[in-house]
Amino acid sequence: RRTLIKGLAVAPAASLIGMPMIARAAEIELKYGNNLPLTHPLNIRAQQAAERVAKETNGRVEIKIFPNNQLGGDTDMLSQVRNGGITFFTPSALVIATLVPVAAINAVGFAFADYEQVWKAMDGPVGAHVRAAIEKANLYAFEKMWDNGFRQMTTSGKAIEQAADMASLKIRVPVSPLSISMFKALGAAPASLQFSEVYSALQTKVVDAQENPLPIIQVAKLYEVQKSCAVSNHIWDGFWFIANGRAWRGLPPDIQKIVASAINDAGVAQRGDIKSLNETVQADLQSKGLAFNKTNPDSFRAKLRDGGFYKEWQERFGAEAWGLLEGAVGKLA
Ligand code: TF8
Repeated sequence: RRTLIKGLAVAPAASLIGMPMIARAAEIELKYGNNLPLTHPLNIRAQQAAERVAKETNGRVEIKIFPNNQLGGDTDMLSQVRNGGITFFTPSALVIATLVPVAAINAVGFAFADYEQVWKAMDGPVGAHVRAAIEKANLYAFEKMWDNGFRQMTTSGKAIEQAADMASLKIRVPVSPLSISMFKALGAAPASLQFSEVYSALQTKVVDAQENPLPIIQVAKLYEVQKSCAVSNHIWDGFWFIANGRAWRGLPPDIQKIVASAINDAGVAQRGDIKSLNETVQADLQSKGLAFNKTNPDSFRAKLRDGGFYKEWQERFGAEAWGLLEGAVGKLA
C-alpha cells in the first residue's frame, strides 16, 4: 500500500519553484497491462472503466493502461501481477491456467454450444469454482469474465474442413497445456508461443496456422499472413480480469467497491461488443482477403474422444470441476 500512495505535495512544490501548475497527481495509481491493441473492445471498455473510477473517486484513483504487450508478453505480465509490479492484468483463461490449471476448463474442446451456455456456466458454478482457485494463488479475480470469443483456425495452406486436414499441421497455440494436448489429439503438430510472437511466427513461416477468435484475427491483422479460416468454434475463450491480491486487499473498501462495479459493468458491456462484432467481422476479414469455410464438429469431436482427450482432462481437472462443466453443457466424454 505504501508504494501506491504518492506525495500530495508535488504540485504545490513544483509551482513554488516556477514550474507550470499541473493537475494534482492521483493518490493511488493502479497499473493495468494487457496484450491487445487499443482498438479491441477489451481496451475500449477498460478505458471507460478507468474514466468512471477517476470520476467516482474524484481523481483519487487512476487506472493507467499499458496495452499491446508494452510491458512484455503474457507470461511476463502474469509474473508482474503476481509480484505487484502491476495491479491488473487480463489473461485469457488459457494463459492464467499455467498458474491455476483449472482455469482452462472453459477451453475444453467443443464444450460450449453457444453463448447462453457460456454465461450460464461462467457467471454461475463453473466461474465460481475457477475464481476460488485463482484466489488461492493470491490473486483477486473480478466476478465477471470478459469475452475473447469462440476460437477459429486459420492457415496459410490448404483449408481445414475436417479433422483429417489437421494431420501434422504446424499450428501455433497459446502457452497452454490444454491447447497442446488438444491439438496433438487432433493429429496436428502444435507449438506454444506467446501471443506477442504470433504475427511474426506466421510471417516467417515458423508455423503455418494459428487459432484465435475473429476479433483478434482482425485487430492483430493476422489476415495479412494467413489465407483461410475454418469456422470451427473449437474453444470458447474469455479473459479473467485479475488483480494482485495484496494490492487489492490494501485498497480502502469504498474504493474497492467503485473499482469492482466499474470493471464488472465494463466487462458485461464488452461481452455485448464482441457479440455485435461477431456479426460483422467475417465480412470485413473476407474483404481483406481471408477465405472462410464452415466445419462440421463431428470428426473433430470423435478424434478427441477416441484419442482419450476428454478422459485425460476430466482426470486433470478433477471430478468436481468436470461435474460442474458437464452440468452446464451436458455429457462430454
Ligand atoms: C492467445 C490468447 C489470445 C488472447 C488475446 C490476444 O492466443 O489466448 O487469444 O490472449 O488477448 O495467446
